[in-house]
Amino acid sequence: MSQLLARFAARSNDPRTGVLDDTGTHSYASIVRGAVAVGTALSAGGRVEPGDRIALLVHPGADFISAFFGVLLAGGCVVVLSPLHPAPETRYLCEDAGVRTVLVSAPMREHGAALEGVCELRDLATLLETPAGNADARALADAVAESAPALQLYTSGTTGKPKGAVLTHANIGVQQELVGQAWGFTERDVLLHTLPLHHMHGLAIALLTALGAGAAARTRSFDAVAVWEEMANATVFMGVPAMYHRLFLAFDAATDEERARWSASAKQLRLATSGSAALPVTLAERWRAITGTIPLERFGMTEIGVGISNALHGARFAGYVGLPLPTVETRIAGEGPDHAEVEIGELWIRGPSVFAGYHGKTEETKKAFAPDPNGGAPWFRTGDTVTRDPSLEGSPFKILGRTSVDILKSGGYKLSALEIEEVLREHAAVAEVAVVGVSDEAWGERVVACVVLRSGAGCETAELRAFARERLAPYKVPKDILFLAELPKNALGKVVKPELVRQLSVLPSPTS
Ligand code: MCA
Ligand code: AMP
Repeated sequence: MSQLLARFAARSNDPRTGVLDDTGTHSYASIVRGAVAVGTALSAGGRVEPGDRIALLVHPGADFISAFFGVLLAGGCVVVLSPLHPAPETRYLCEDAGVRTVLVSAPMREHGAALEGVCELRDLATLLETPAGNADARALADAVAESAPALQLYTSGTTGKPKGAVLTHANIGVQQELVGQAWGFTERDVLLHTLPLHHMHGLAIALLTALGAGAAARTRSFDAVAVWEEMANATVFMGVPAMYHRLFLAFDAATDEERARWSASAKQLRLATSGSAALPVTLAERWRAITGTIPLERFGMTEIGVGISNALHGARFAGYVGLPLPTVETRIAGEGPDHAEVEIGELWIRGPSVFAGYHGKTEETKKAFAPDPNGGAPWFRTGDTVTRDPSLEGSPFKILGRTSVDILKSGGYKLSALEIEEVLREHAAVAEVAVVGVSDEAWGERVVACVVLRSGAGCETAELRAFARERLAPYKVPKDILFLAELPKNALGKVVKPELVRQLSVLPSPTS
């Protein structure tokens, strides 16, 4: 039986607060009731086959959680859509996943129009009101296997379009336990939740961990001043480095009275974590100056959840991500044919939280795993270059960067340079394009497109950005577009991106 669902169903009669969202306070009992109604409505007439992909286009909050668990109770697998995605991206996700049904909440109705004629759109409010008769969350949970797919999350890779990483109930249930225990979550916690829900960090690492422990989650969109103000009512905050950057900008602009109040609120937090991208030591130290301790930094991936984490208690080191969580095995693999263990190399991971594979992509899934040189279970290849520092207590891991120059991280979102290049190349004026990430204080990496125009063609930055914006989520749209006479290439005619990055890094940094 799915432990993820069993934990949720166990709260069927729990009157305590599960979620505080912009509509009010919602008890666990009411959230479970909503999920049972959604599950019952979806299953009516045997319409859900086990593992059917059902998408959510739902605003964050209690209804989202009822919809999420409702799909799972019906035996389906959740695909999360975001209003940040323009129509072509939304359609791609649904087509790739084979989604036939999309649950839409009222604030998202307009965005759902992109899917008319592609999928059946069902109004979430109506489903939440479905009479559930004698249906019981525990009985529905009993019928769902640990090995069943629960969640398909899209992540960018080196092959262009995003891939759907399939996570089973067991993968997520194990994550809930590992992270919940490592970070000491209890029913007394209140998580201040401002992360997007279409990615692993916001959905599983933050929200499902909190709910798995019976904690309450305050869900709201990210706004630096509001986060400072709301910290007073929370015990835990989880963010990406770009959020910490913005928090400090707001702090610097605040009055003395606000700073004193905000510092006190931040200090009383039991835990503040950072992940999804490297937390610059300067940001970690600013948090220490305000609260007395650095944020707890950890390493995660869509495919594995949190794998490596600094400790809740004891030494934390700025610039390091700590040690593997229990059950997570690691190997630092060399490049040679035997992939011998080395001091600096690619991080390989295995354990029960590692995902099942990329949906419909057997070749990509095969490439993502490596056989164990000692004949054991295969390893997931993270694509991150890492090392350990034996001079520090426990020899914590340090993430040195990606093995591929085509994978970028901007504000915690993983982006594929190739996906962005493919879109820009469709523009009639573009002859050649290379997308690179340039180190940036606000975003970690700033997406820059270097474009060679077709001879005689004219095109402005604004036009090309607008073209990209119609086809890509706004956070994938290059911040800068540089028009060059040619791109640096090697003898085989391949663009030498590191050389391009070197050239761009010496240019003055734009301000936005
Ligand atoms: C927004 N913009 C961005 C980004 N976010 N550009 C580049 N990178 C971004 N991340 C664009 C907007 O479209 C807009 O463009 C301009 O920047 C200003 O937007 P603004 O409204 O100020 O931004 P925001 O909506 O407040 O977003 C900032 C944010 C957001 C809150 C930091 O980026 C965010 O939620 N990041 C979290 C991503 C995340 O959850 N990653 C987890 C992946 P324009 O001016 O052109 O309109 S999972 C993962 O990594 C693993 C599992 C792990 O370890 O956690
Ligand atoms: P995603 O595919 O969006 O789940 O992003 C996963 C990637 O985020 C990892 O492979 C790392 O490159 C990066 N990442 C996550 N946490 C950290 C961290 N604490 N420090 C550096 N990189 C990180």
